[in-house]
Amino acid sequence: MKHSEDDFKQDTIHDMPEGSTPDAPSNESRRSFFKTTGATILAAPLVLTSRKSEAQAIILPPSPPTTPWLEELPETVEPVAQTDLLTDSYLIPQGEANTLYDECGRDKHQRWADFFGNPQLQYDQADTYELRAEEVMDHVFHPDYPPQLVWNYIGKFENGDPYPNPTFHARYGRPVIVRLYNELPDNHVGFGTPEISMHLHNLHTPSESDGFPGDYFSQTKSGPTLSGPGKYKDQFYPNVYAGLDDFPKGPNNPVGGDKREALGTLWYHDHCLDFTASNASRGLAGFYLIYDALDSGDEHDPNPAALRLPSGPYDYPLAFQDKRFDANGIQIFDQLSPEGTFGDKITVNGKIEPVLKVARRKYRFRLLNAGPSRFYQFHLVNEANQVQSFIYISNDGNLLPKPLLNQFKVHLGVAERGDIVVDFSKYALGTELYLANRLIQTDTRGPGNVRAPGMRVLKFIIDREPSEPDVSRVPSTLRPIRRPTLAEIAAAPVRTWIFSRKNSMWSINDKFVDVNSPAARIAAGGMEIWELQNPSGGWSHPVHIHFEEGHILKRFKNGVEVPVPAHEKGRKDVYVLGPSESIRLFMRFRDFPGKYVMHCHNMIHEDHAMMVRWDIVV
Ligand SMILES: [Cu+2]
Repeated sequence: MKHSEDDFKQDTIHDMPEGSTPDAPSNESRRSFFKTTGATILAAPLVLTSRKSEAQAIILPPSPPTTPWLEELPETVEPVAQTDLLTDSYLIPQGEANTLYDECGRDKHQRWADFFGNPQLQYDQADTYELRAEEVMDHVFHPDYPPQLVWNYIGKFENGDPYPNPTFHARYGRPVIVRLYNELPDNHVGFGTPEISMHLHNLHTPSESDGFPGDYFSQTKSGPTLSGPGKYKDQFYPNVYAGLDDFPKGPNNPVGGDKREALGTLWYHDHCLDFTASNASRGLAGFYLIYDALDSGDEHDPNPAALRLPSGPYDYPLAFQDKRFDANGIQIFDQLSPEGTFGDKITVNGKIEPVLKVARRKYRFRLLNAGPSRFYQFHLVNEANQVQSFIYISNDGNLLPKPLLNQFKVHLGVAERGDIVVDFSKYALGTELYLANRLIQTDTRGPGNVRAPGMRVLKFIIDREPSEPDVSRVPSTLRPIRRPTLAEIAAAPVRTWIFSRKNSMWSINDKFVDVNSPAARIAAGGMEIWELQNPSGGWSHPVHIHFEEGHILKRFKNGVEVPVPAHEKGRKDVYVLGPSESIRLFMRFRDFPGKYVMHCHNMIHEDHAMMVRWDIVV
C-alpha cells in the first residue's frame, strides 16, 4: 500500500510546499497548513496556463486492465438491521451530548423534547442503528486485483453478520438515531484521515447531525466546531418533511412538514474538513432510502394513493465511484494535489465491472454518482450498443411531478442521483444489457464530449421469470411540487456566489473555506434567490447546498439564457455548473437553525477549499 502511494507522490512533489516532508506529510500538517497559509504556497509552483498543460501536471499510468463480468452483485440489497441502543442505561440516546460516557462534544439535538418528551429516548420512540467506521483489510474491487484495505461504515444484517456500508430503509414520521463509532486507526498511513464527520445528503437534518465538515471527531481529536473528542457521535434524523414550522404536525398531518418536500434516494458519506475526497474514496459511503405513504416501498400497497413503484428486491441502489489503481492493483489517491487523482476505473457498489442478474419485470434503479470527481452520462445498451429506453422518475432524491417517459440517458454530476424504471419484460430470457458511460473525461476538472459506445460499467443478465406477477407501475403523476410563486420570487433577495480558481486552489466569492465563520446569515423562514456563477471556461462544478432543496429558475451559458433540462425541473440539491454557466435558484430556509455549508461536490475541489459556511439564525 505504502510504496505505491510514495511512488505516486513522486509525480506531484513539485506541488509540495517548501519545508514539508514529501514522503510523509501528516494529515495534521496539511490541515494546519491550510489554516495558516490559506494554502496559497501549496500550489504556487504549479503555474497553469491552459487546460492541456494543467492536465499534464500529473501523469499517471492507467490502472491495470481487468477481465470484465467476473463478479456478481447480490440479487437483493437488504436494509440494515437495527441495534437496540436502550440496553445500557448509561448509553441511552439523549438530547445533550453524553460526554461523560465517551460521546464527542456535539451541540445538543434541536427539538429533542418536541419529538420525545424526555431528556432520554424511551422505548420504541425511534429506529436506532449502530455504525462503526472501521478498516477492512480484504476488500476485493475486482478478482484481478489483490484484496486490499478500505474503510467502511459497518452495520449489521438481520442475522447479525457485519454489513459494510449498509443501505438504510427509513420512513417519514419515524425518527432515526444512528450511533456512529469511529474505530479507524489513528496511526493510519496513506490517503484518508481517521477523523470523521458523517453527512446524510440531503435529508432535512438539524445542523448538529448534518455532518458539518468542522464537526469531525475521533477518540483523540475533534474539529473546531465540536467541544471535544469522543468514541462515538449520535446523529438524529427526525424524518419530517421540510416546512415543519409552516405545516405543523397534527391529526391531518401526521408526519409534520410539507409532504410535497419528501425525498427518497439519499446517501451518507464522510464529510471531514479537507479530507472528504480521500475518506469517501477510502470507502466511507452508503445509501439511505426513505419512504412515505406515497412512495411507500410496497408495490402491493392497497392504499389507492400509493404509487406502487417497483419495490423489495426490485428497488435497487447503484453507487458509482471513480478510482485509480497502481501497477499492483492497489488503489491510490493524492490528497495533497489540488488536481487530486482521476479515476479511470468505475466501481459499482464497490465492484469493478460486476454483473447483476435480473428477473423479467420492472426494476427501480437508484443511480448515484458517489464521486470523488467524475461525471457520468449513462446509457442502457444492448450487445450491439443500441440504446434502450427507460422511465426517469426522480432526480436528486426528489420524485418528479410527472415521469419522463422514453428516456435514453442519465447525466450525473458528483452526488446527483437519478432514479429510473427499466422494464426487462420487453426482453427475452437470456438477454444481456449494459450500463455504459459515454461521457469522456480525462482529468478531474470536468467532463468533455459524449462519445459512443462508451465504457461498459455494469452488465445485466435477464436470467429468470419473476416468481410472481409484476404488479408494480409508474403512474402518470408522481409527487406534487410546490413551486415558488411569482410574488415569492419577486420578494426574494438575490445572493450571488462565484465559483472560481484562485492560486491553483478553488474559491467561492474569492475566499477559501472557513468553517468558523458564516459567509451568510439567513433568518429562519427566509426565502432567497441564489445565483451560482462559474466564470471559468475550463472547469465544471457540481455545487451542493446542504439541508434545503432549491428550484432552478433560470440557467445561463455565456450570459445567454438556455433551457433548464427536464430532469432539473423538480427540486434539486446538486446544481451542475458547467464552464461559463450560471444558475438562478430559489431557496427556503426553515425549521432548524444552525450552521450548514455549500460546496463544490467535486470532492477534490471541495477539499481544496471550494466550500462556504452559511447559517440559519433566529
Ligand atoms: Cu468544482
